[in-house]
Amino acid sequence: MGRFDWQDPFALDAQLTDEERMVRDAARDYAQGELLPRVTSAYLDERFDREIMSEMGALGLLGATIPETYGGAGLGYVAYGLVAREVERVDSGYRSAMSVQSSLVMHPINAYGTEAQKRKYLPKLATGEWVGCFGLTEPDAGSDPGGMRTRAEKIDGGYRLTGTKMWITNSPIADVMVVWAKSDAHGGGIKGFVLERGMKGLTTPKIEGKLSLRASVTGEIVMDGVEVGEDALLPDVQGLKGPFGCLNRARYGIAWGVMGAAEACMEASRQYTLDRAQFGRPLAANQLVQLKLANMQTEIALGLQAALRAGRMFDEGTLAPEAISIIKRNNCGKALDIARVARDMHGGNGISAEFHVIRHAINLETVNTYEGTHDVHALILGRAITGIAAF
Ligand code: TGC
Ligand code: FAD
Repeated sequence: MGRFDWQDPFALDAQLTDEERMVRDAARDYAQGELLPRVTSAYLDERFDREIMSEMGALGLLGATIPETYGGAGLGYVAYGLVAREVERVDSGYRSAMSVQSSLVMHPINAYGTEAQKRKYLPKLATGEWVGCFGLTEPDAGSDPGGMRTRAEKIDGGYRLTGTKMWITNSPIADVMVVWAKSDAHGGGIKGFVLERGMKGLTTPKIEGKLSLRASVTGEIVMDGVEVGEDALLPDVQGLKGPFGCLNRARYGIAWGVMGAAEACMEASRQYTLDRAQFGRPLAANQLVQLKLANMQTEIALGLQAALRAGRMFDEGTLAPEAISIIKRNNCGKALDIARVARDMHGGNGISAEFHVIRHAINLETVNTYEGTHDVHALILGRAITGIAAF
């Protein structure tokens, strides 16, 4: 029989390639060395430090799966997931910045763009010289993006875009915006466009007063008759499968990322309850406390193993979107439960920024909602199981 390692019960480490372990270690060193020391102040001040994008770019953490020809790292999806896990071990908002740039901005340009678009945008997005954002959600279209109102009207030599996108990660600091609109010239079908800061009629007001994901900047994309050339259109996709193709990748990365946040909460709770004594013995000596740790460890071990299996299937080309719904939904829900319990196990200290667990718990409320809410993913699975769409 093998020896039990409480931090790695199913020997995940041994299932990785040397290259994947190297990427994981580089991401962990950066996240623990450079992100962790600044996260509390960023969170309290509701601030995203722009230079994080350049730092991640320098380490090859942006567009990890994009081919090297365009400045990406040319890695597989397991490596991408491992990066998400290490970054979110520090903060979900920092992972958000990484996943939006990689899966929601670089991926659509790489998958649906022209050669000229790829050469123009991808290398600068890979280094973090440019920041990108992804506009799908609108004030009146969240879970039902097919109900979007943003319109692209055909004009001489291009399009005129009108509409508002809401809750857009990084929009206030973005140089490049991938937005989705219903296009008259394409029979009212949904098409993607790449917009650039400075275009007339384009503004990106910041959404103030978030109590979750405060180390990430979120805003609107307001398009008041923004005129773009034909070269702004992403030609190679039409319909909701365009944005959903991006969401598949981001949702997959989130399934890994939230397990990093959950691991941070579990390890903090273990140490805290070993160190703190009440009633004359460590908190960790109580059955109720051990039960909580055992539950946390079980969900993390299962969640990571499922994410790894999904990553291998992604690289083989056999992963179905519904399987991504299983891991996005389950891992987010379980990570949120773990963070809430961790907060409780820290007692009064659990509400202090210094102990990190309440920040993870509040962040995970957002992660459970964006990229398809917990319930919407249940409905996607319900449709797959029964053949009946309940939405
Ligand atoms: P439905 O009829 O199901 O599908 C329409 C078309 O899309 C295709 N499709 C997919 N293609 C690829 N991957 C997927 N996962 C796909 N899901 C659907 C489908 O085959 C069909 O294609 P075609 O060729 O027949 O037209 O569409 P519906 O309108 O009924 O969809 C319902 C539902 C619930 C599945 C969907 O609307 C949904 O997933 N809603 C959730 C919305 C969401 O996730 N929004 C995320 C916004 S971005 C974000 O949150 C970023 S946060 C990032 C961060 O900071 O980290
Ligand atoms: P709604 O769709 O109004 O849902 C409200 C509630 O109703 C939820 O509980 C939902 O599960 C439930 N519900 C909805 N439909 C049904 C149904 N048929 N049956 C049962 N229950 C249902 N979007 C982007 O495009 N780009 C981004 O970069 C981005 N970043 C974000 C960053 C943050 C911090 C946040 C909070 C959101 C971000 N989003 C982004 C938007 C996010 O994807 C949406 O908030 C999410 O898809 C849910 O949409 P909604 O907020 O409109 O909620």
